[in-house]
Amino acid sequence: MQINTLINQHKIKFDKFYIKILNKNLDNSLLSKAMKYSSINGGKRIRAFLVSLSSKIVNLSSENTLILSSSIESIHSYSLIHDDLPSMDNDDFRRGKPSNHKKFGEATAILAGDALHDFAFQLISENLKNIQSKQNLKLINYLTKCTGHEGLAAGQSLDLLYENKKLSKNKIIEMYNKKTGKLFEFSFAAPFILKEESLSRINFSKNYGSVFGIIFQITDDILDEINSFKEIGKTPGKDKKQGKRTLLSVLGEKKAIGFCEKLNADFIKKYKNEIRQYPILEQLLNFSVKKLKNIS
Ligand code: GRG
Repeated sequence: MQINTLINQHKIKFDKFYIKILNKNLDNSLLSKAMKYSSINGGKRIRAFLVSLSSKIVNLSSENTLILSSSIESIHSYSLIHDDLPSMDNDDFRRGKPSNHKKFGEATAILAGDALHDFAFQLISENLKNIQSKQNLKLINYLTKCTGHEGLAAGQSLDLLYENKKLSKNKIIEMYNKKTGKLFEFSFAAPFILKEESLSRINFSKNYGSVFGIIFQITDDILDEINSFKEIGKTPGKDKKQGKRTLLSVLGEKKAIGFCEKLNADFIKKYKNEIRQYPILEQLLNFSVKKLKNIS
């Protein structure tokens, strides 16, 4: 089956569960409405898709997979709400609709983001079944590292600091790895951690998520520049206008795509045994790189 079809089929299944668990836990308050507005609104659910692939490899139960995915998509929605705020990237639109602060006001948007972040930790600390407390704590600790001052928040801080600065390729990649790669890394590695896989298998899973995330971010940058509002659901061409430092701005399109091809090829070479066992992983990486080549 085509990767696109698999992603879409998975999204339908995930959304059903996510809506149910949000409705079960949230009420009719303004804060809950703002939280739902930005979490149940048409995201592609790629991070949840990575969780589902990884869970199949290590045999994590379907219930735990969906809880884990809901937690990650809640963190992701939180980061998008805060990313759109006037003090951050200042975008009036997200996923084709007014961004959270445009709809609910800035104060409620900040709180909705905070509460979605906390909801993520609530989900994985009280709903995972048949997982030892020690393992659960390990997972929660790893999530703090991927989201906080070593992960997403750090990457976002660099993204803002780097505006209009002259930067090396390596600095940009470090920023991408924190801003985007870390949540993908967590998405793919979390099932391996829960199932107490070996250190080398955990390292493989972290590496896969992070390589996928970096290529995903480079694609996102290129789409921002060339696509329309209808296609990306947010204001197009903003990176350039805001003086955002992207790999595209530093290397140009051809070299940025070449960078992704090499990252992909090096990963596949390094982990040829694992990749041979799970061909879908190579297909998904190639799918991302092919997408980049089609838009160039
Ligand atoms: C989460 C601790 C924490 C802090 C927030 C604002 C912020 C700090 C981080 C922002 C990070 C950010 C917005 C990175 C961009 C990642 C990215 C490519 C987003 C788009 O993801 P898609 O395409 O979106 O998966 P959909 O809408 O499909 O879900």
